[in-house]
This record gives sequence, structure tokens and C-alpha cells, in this order.
Amino acid sequence: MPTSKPRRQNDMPFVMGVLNVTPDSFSDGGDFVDLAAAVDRAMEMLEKGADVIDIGGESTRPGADPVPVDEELRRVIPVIKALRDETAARISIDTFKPAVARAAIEAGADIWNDVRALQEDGALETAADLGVPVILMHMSGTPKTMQDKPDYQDVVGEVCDFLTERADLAMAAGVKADCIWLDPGIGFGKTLDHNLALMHDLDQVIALGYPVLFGASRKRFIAAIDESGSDEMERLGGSLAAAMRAAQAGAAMVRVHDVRMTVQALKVQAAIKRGKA
Ligand code: 8Y4
Repeated sequence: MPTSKPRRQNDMPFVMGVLNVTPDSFSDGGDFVDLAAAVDRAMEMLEKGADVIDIGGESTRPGADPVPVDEELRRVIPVIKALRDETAARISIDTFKPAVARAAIEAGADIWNDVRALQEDGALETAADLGVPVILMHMSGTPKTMQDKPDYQDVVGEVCDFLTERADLAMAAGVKADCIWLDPGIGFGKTLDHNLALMHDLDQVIALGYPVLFGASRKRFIAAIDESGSDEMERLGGSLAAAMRAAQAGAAMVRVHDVRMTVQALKVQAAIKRGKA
């Protein structure tokens, strides 16, 4: 069993702010990422109460095309270096490529956020060698194919079994137990009912004994419940409802786009739970 416990149920989870460094997110007017704009956005999220900035250079949206390793490095490494110069706050690198994870950690990142849970060639060895916390996320299929026909007999049981197996393999490869985080991967190869079952039974993921990261911010399941959320920017209410559920269940960290409103909601929820200021 891991030695690091999920945060106490009375505590607030940490907040991870999302920083996509793709040319469509922070365009310099051409095909490159605007470095200063990306760093400003990260600093703004930290001022609003983010504990971690998650930097990703490859879109993991449903149907997205893969990005070559050199292009991913060109996007993320300058941002990590520049942000490292500005803040001591934790930086995570969102990548499934071991070479990108290594370069990012060498450039100053602190955490490896791996949506493929160390399944790429060399990933287990790289994680053990880097010695940093690693987030193992469940995904069925690949970003290109994952929403084609998600199918499970028992989605919560299968996600828990997968995450347990990946954690065991990571430890067998030399990753320390207290460096392992788990994530049910909301929206990654899941139907609306699969996502809802995982949120309903999130306690079962948390009961595995590792700290859990939960990411539902702005995801499509919200629009599937409420069509007024068809635009990504119109999903704040649903995102907050999901983050509150994760906090209530004992998640250790929530991955969000709207840092200020999420921190406010978490603070109010925690105060209500205490029943006093
Ligand atoms: C609008 C905005 C619609 C964003 C969809 C999205 C997770 C993650 C992502 C997660 C962990 C996303 C990299 C998907 N989600 N990493 N990454 N957990 N650990 N989609 O849930 O934000 S990207």
C-alpha cells in the first residue's frame, strides 16, 4: 500500500490549472506558441489559487491527431523553462511520451501527468529513473479512437483493476509507491453513463489507497446532460458540480480550467462541511 494518503476528507483538494500550449490556444499569429502569453496565463491561474500548472503540448481531445515528439518539445520546453524562472509552484507535464517527460522534468517540471499510464515503450523505466510523482490515468483506446464505441461490463471495476495493475507495474519497475497518483480519466473512452458511474462511485477509486486526480472541467458529458453547455465556455456550472462531487468523495486534486471559481466553490463547500467559518 502507498504511504501517502489521499487528503483528509475535510480538507480541500489541490487545484491543478490547465495550460494548453498548442498553436490554437496561444498563437503568436502563426504556427508558434506565444511564450509570454502562456506564462502570463499560468501566473494568473497561480494568483487565483492554483497549486499546480499542467502544461500540455498535444491535444488529447477526442479525435485529435498525434503530434511528433520534436514539435511537442518545441511547444512545451520553452514554457516550462520560462515559468520555472517565475515561480516555485509545482509544474506538471501532460504527455505520454517518455522523451518529452524527461526533457520537461530536466527543464524544471515536477510531476508527470500521463494519460497513457506508462504504457508507452520505455515509460515505466523513465518514470522510475526520473523519480517524480506520476499520474496514471485510465483511457480506453487512443485519443483518435477512444469515443468510437466505449464498452465495459463494469466500468468502475474495470477502471479500478486497470489502475491497480498499472500502479503495481510501476512499482515493480522501481517507481516509489508515494509517487503514484491515480485518475479515472473522465471522458477518455467513456459514454455519458460510464462517466456518471465513475463519478457516482468515485469512492471506489479513492479506496484503492492512492491520491486521486479528477478531471471533468468543461468536458463534453456536461453538454450531454444539459444542451445549454454545447459551447465549451458554457460548462462552468457542470464543471463545478463535478469538482464538488470529487472533493466530497475525497479526491486529492482536481484538474480545472476555471481556477478562481473552482477555488471559491471548494472553499464554500469546505466551510459548509465545517459548519462554521
Ligand atoms: C473542453 C476542454 C473539452 C477540455 C474537453 C477538454 C485529463 C488529463 C485531459 C484528465 C488527467 C480535456 C491531459 C482533456 N484531461 N489528465 N488531460 N486527467 N490526468 N478535454 O481528466 O481537458 S485533456
